[in-house]
Amino acid sequence: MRPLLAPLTLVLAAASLPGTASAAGTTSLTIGSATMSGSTLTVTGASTYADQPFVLQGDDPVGDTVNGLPGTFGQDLTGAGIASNTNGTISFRWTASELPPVLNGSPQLTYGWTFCAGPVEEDPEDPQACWELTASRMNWFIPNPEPWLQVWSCASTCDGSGLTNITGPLVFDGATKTVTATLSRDALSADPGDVISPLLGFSFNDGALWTGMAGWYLAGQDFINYEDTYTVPGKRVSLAIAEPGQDPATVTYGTDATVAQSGSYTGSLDVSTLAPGSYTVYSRACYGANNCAYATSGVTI
Ligand SMILES: [Ca+2]
Ligand SMILES: [Ca+2]
Repeated sequence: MRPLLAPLTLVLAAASLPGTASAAGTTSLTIGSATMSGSTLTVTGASTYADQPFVLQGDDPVGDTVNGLPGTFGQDLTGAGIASNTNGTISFRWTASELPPVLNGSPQLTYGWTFCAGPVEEDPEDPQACWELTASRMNWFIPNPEPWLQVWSCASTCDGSGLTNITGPLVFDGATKTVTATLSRDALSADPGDVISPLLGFSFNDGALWTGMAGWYLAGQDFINYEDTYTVPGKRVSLAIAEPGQDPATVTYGTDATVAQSGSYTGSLDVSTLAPGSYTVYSRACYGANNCAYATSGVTI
């Protein structure tokens, strides 16, 4: 992490960016057809996907700031979460016991987050990409209550990094006491199926109070204890055939369908081992594990 000041140009660029992505409907699913041919059952249908709800990456106690001060300036983190959006963006959210007041520059409280994104299995062809986010709505040098977000490219330990031109909307929500940065998933090289491994979440404070002097920096006002990695979801439909009347949420889905950009899907189930009789086709659409819909259809083998 670094005691970084947002350059004026970046501040202005961030201020002119569009707002956050709006939620995209609900995740839903239909089965259009289930057709036998030989020992193959071909299932088609349609699916739509909602933006994923935030997935908690870690929580943090209230009142544990490094210097023991109350979280008046927004430095007392309480948690962090990630959510993927169907428009191809990914949102990173800090929560704090209080948000920083907007005092036109002082103290500058900045939120940071370092993480790496890459395949589950290390792949020399597709190496991990590591990043550091810094987010604030204050600035030392000019009165500026507008939020600004910087994305730094870094090595696997994030102990040296360079500023990129990647940025996106940053929203401070006083009602929920959240700070949410939304970025292009592609820009972060976070592909569906990749895992985001958090390194550190932190708040830091550049100059506890404005004195007109550059230079005093209190490192790490608070840190988040991460508990989980995050898997970047894709639009996914999975199929199963089983006895009728089962809970669709607990059926074992062993076959993935092919999902088109439009949400229409088609998939094939091998039914060669099933005795003739009445069965149910179970279909599940998910955009993230906590964001699924189910459909069923009776079928006779
Ligand atoms: Ca805390
Ligand atoms: Ca902490």
